[in-house]
Amino acid sequence: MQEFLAKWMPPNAAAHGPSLDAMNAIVHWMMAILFVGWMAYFLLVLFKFSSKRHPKAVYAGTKSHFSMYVEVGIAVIEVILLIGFAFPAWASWVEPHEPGENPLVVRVIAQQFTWNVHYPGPDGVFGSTSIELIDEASNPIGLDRSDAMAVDDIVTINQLHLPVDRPVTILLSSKDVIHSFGVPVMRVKQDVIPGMEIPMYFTPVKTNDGERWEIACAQLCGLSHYSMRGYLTVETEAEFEAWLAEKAPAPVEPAESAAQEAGEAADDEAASDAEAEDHSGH
Ligand SMILES: [Cu+2]
Repeated sequence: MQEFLAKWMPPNAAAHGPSLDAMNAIVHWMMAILFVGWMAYFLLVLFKFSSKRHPKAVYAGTKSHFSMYVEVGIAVIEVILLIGFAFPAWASWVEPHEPGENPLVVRVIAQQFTWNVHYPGPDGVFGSTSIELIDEASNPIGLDRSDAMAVDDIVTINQLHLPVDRPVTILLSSKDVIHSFGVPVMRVKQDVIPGMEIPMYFTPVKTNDGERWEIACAQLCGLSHYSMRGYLTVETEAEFEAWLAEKAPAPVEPAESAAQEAGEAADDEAASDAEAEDHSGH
């Protein structure tokens, strides 16, 4: 079943992907059994209770308790599925990476209709952000560059690069409405709720090698929802570091004006916009 379904599935590039695909196969088997069972029952009832065989309806109805036992049985099975399988699966889904695994933490800030990606830079600490500093053209996440922790932070638009074989924690937030961060190749999808920061955990185990991997918004979020598309690049640690270095903001002397910084940020953005367009031109 799993091989059969794989024909229609996007390639998997996440460590947890195979178990999720296996569960998908189990669910399809269960649905197949239900479908065949119900269809057989439907045909049996059509035949057994046809008006030709029973011209007069029986108003008393059924006297046996069989259907009640079946319903209780189904309820018990559902409780077992919920407590035995669904809760443990959920617990492992929301289980944070161990600090010893050296997870890469990236913020993704959704907005109509782009994905802003925020890397903490070499210091590993996110600089502070503020609503007052948001400038859609030059500073879409309102990063406070005067904060010492923000100086080396890297912000890209619609471009998420990740190193292979390193656990990733994505911190999801939204500037406006509810979006949903969906990356089919990583077998993850998580609603992004305004006012909340929701963590998401996965580990990429394959590089994309030129394949185009999309980050899709999976929640109808407005008129241009269809165009809310980001791109995921999974590369080797060395390639990832090189990309980060290329995206890093140019070091600025403290004396230089904030206006100049803003100008540089706008240049960066224009560059990533051009990159995004380049992708969509396929
Ligand atoms: Cu959206």
